[in-house]
Amino acid sequence: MNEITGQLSAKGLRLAFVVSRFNSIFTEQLLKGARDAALRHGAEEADLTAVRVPGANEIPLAAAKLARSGRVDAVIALGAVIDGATDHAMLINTSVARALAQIGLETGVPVLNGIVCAHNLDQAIERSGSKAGNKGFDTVVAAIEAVNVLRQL
Ligand code: INI
Repeated sequence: MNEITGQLSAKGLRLAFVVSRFNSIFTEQLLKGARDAALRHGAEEADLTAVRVPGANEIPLAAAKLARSGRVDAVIALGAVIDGATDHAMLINTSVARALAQIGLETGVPVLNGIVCAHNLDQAIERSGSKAGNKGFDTVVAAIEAVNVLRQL
């Protein structure tokens, strides 16, 4: 059996982070984790780009422009959507996740979803650099693997 797997080397990879300002107390921690993961896996600081957008809803359009630009190897969405009294958060999560997946399929550029979807502040804290790790870091590791496996297909 031929097995194809992606290495976890980010050497030479150009990564773009699209970061929402909404709930920035969490998203800035996700960005820190994302940058840390990229650098620790061999990326160069000059090859990393952070683009800030107002909220999670605005991430897909910026992600699409970046993916189509030909200037990045992967796009990583970083946001924090926290449930409120209405279904607003759920609607954002569903539509944004769908849009990000669609952009990846249309452009062939991996678009990774590093948006924390939390029921409450505690869950958001846990996923932004405490008990449950840092979703920004984890998503960048997944992006590196995805780029490297896709290059072999
Ligand atoms: N945006 C977020 O990034 N997280 C949230 O939790 C959130 N909630 O709950 O409302 C949120 N709303 C703003 C939204 O992303 C857009 O910026 C806004 O609707 C304008 O399009």
